Amino acid sequence: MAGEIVLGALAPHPPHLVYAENPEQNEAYAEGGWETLRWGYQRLARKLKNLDYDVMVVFTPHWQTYIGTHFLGLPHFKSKSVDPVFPNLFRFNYDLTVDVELAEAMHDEAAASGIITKMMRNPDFRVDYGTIVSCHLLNPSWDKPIVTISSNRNTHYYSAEVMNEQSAALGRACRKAIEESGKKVVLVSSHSLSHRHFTTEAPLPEDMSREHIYNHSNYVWDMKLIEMMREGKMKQVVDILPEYTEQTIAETDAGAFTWMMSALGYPEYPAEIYGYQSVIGTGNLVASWDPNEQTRELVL
Ligand code: 2X7
Ligand code: FE2
Repeated sequence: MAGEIVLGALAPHPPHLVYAENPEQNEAYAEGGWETLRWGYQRLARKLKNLDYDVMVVFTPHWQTYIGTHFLGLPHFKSKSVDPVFPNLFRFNYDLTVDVELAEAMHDEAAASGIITKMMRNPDFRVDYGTIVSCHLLNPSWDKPIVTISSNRNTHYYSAEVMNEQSAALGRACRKAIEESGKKVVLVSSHSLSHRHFTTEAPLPEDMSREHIYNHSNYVWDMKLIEMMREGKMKQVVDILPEYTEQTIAETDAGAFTWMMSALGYPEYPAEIYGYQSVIGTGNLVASWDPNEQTRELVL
């Protein structure tokens, strides 16, 4: 049977969200915080529990590669992930499994289309916190294998326009590999929207009286994008991403969102919106794209 993408999820990865949940894997302790995003995530995680899928494929900005796109390529990774900027919040003991067969299939298909690629086979490789935060919040039981795809830094080496082209090509290759694999796959685009953040932290990081968007311009841009997502205008969103990325220093610079939209064939149906909130000034949206009209919901 042909494989398919059964859902695409926009899953922001501020470590604050895992910190606020107090899972047993994380060493830090919080008194809560960022409930709008965490409750949205919990709702999406319930949808995923009822969805029939084999593997989650996550594209992350925090595994940055400068020569080509890399794929996790060993069946098992176990270590401690520490956020380099927020070690006070995130020291997470992870133990995860990888669908190496699908990773290799996507690697080979991307290579065949002319993209520079590499499999990560180092057993001591530390999986980045972007992967861990998004996957933990979408599937806290970690009972499905994942594949992580790195962010080849085209935006910074060339431009946001080049990144859009390259990650769209990667999305097409991954979709083809998924269809040929026979597997049911959830795609995860792991990042914030607008991404200016404060350079100082409140004495208590989860003090919500201190949390707000960095500036009004970023807020207006984020709201415009969300409006277009509700209207199912995903090709138009991808077309304005270079401008949006530059104006709001958005984390869409990593290419994940364009990759996911390209793989989904630029949906013309409404996104499911689960919640928007700032984290240390950045704009974050939890959303999904459900190709199945029978299960697609108007959430918010
Ligand atoms: O990586 C992040 C992020 N994207 C947003 C906010 C805060 C921390 O880390
Ligand atoms: Fe990030």
